[in-house]
Amino acid sequence: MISVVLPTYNEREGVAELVTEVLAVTRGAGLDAEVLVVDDDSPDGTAAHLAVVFQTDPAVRVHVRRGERGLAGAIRRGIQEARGDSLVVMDSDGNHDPTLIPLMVRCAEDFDVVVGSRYVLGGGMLTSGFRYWASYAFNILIRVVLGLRIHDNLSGYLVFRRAFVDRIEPEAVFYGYGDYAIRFLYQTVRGGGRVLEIPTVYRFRKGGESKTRFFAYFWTYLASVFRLRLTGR
Ligand SMILES: Nc1nc2c(ncn2[C@@H]2O[C@H](COP(=O)(O)OP(=O)(O)OP(=O)(O)O)[C@@H](O)[C@H]2O)c(=O)[nH]1
Ligand SMILES: [Mg+2]
Repeated sequence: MISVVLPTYNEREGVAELVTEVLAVTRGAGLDAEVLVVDDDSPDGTAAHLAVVFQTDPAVRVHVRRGERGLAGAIRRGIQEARGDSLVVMDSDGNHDPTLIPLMVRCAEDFDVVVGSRYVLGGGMLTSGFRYWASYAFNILIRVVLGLRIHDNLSGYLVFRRAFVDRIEPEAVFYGYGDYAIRFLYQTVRGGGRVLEIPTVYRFRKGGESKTRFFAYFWTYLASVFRLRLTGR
């Protein structure tokens, strides 16, 4: 079974459409899949909306965290609650294209972590030229500072096996925002894990608003990279 973990915060507008797409793609590929939404008690009613739309489908589970906020913490909770032996982590707003899931899951049989990557041939980003080049430049910095040869450490579209993630110390990785992915990939490579990048093109979000405050997060991400370099975690 595979578990698709979708962290949500105020994604009511587009998330039901994405969940429907994920179910269609995985069922079409003959995969037994559950969708596990981890919502941080979104004020827009994301969780209640999903509970109504998918009330007759046991493959969709909605987990609400109360009094807690944060992308990486939500993903950590999703991994804990997931029942599958393969795990897919992706954005819940439609940026990540779910049609890649069957291929990524297949590749995760031979690799420890499979990354949906914007920066390998065939990958890209429809949404923002600025964000595309800013993330590209930040990935070069990661390469220089940490010696990681992965082209997209910031995509957050990741597939791995339960048995693999259980070897990683969660409190050393799953905190903060998208910088958790840098720590996850760094620990993977440092532990001898094998990473495969598969090209993906970011699509437009299906509705709602961006939670990424780019300039604020830039400093957090930068601090995370140097902390990893200096302390290894
Ligand atoms: N549970 C939870 N999910 C979050 C939180 N912050 C962001 N997310 C989710 O993380 C994903 C990425 O956030 P986005 O706002 O889409 O960030 P982004 O993709 O950089 O920005 P856009 O390009 O505008 O989509 C989305 O699925 C959000 O719903 C949070 O505090 N808690
Ligand atoms: Mg997004």
